[in-house]
Amino acid sequence: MEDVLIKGGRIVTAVDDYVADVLIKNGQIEAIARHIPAESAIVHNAAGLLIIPGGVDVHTHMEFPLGDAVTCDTFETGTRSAAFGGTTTIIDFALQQRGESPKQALDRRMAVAEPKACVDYSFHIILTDITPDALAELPDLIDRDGISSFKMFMAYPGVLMVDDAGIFKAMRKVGTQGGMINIHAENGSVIQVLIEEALAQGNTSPKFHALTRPRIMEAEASHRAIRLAELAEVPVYLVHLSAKEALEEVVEARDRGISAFAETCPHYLFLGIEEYDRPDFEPAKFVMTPPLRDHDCQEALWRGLKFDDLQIVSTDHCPFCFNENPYGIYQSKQLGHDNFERIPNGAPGVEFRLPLMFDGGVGMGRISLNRFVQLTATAPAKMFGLFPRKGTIAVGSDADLVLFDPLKVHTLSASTHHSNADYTLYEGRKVTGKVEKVFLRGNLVVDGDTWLGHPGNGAFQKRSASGRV
Ligand code: DUC
Ligand code: ZN
Ligand code: ZN
Repeated sequence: MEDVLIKGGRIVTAVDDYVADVLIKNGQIEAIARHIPAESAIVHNAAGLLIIPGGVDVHTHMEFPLGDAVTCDTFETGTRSAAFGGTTTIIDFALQQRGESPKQALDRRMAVAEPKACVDYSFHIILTDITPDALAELPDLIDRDGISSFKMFMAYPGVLMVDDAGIFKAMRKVGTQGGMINIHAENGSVIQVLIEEALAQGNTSPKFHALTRPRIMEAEASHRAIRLAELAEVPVYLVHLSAKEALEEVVEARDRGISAFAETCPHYLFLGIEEYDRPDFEPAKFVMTPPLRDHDCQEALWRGLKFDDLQIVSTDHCPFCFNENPYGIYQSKQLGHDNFERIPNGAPGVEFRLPLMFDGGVGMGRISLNRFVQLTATAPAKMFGLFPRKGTIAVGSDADLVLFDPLKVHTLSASTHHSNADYTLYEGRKVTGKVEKVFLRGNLVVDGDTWLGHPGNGAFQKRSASGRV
């Protein structure tokens, strides 16, 4: 592999901001200095551009089964989409089916991802069947396989939900081993009552997805998850936090010194409940869980990001097409045309996290440039045991780098994105700040609109402890 020299860019990390050259050797950062002679290296001129660490998105679902449905991005298309958006590492999910062991779930998922992944990747294991044998496997998964985070659902009774006893047992098992528990925090049993009532009254349209998942049921489950984790002495990480009241639970716990962490997602920051008033079946595009909330939540989330009550912005990229064709009904929102409960929950987003957070966060003065890098790369890498290999620009780190034009205006659209999804939540939104070039371990994989990467070039990342930040 030839050396690569990136000249004269403005290097921005979670703490730094200066102009320098970066020399890449064998996929890692070899040197950073004011002036590095080109010698035999391939040179990229980065004058006027930011050089930021490749994004780390710790919440994606590529070719993922969710109820009856399957997400419409494969590991190939989804990770290519990630790369075009400046994300060079994802943490996706391996779902333990009932009767299966967590290790089997991981092996099955690795076999799917390995030949296709275009960026680096790891998995959280979703635990659904908390048997003594499953629990016994967890320490080895952490120590030997480098999987230090396990997700459980407090929602979706009868499908994915684990009861409090199961959650507590898993928490106790991983806490002393460097593991962390990720929780989907919503009170699934109560939500099920509301769903059944709505359907019995003939309320089948997508808006009722939002109306049957109240904010305080997210807060209730968040509180419960944090208290269970406190007793089990394990760090806990709430995924896709959306409600102000849930954030208040995190703040309360963190003020008491509890290791409670949370992520939010761009759609909760930029979109509100009014999307469910769109005509016809259009609101189905916005059916994700938790649903979009009122605007007071958006303000609270931005405040949380600013003051580190929220530590990470991930996408929960969980794409389904709006139309039935070309991928069929099971990869389409049309599955729930006559019943909101059957609409596959999720939306595409992996490609737009950086431009949205730069434009709406840094550009609007809500967060600093350093905080932007911290939320999208450094904090996720640290939280999930990938730092300092990933998430920063430093000698010895992987040369996962994004050359980002802070002044370029472009329009987000499904007609130009690289996901298989046939829509985006942000169609027509003009943003300032664009990913120009992306390097994955020193290899140029995105050059403007040109794709230079290859399926299978993404590498599985063994991780160290999670939640010890
Ligand atoms: N939760 C997720 O984290 N992703 C997709 C659907 C869901 O409910
Ligand atoms: Zn979830
Ligand atoms: Zn998800």
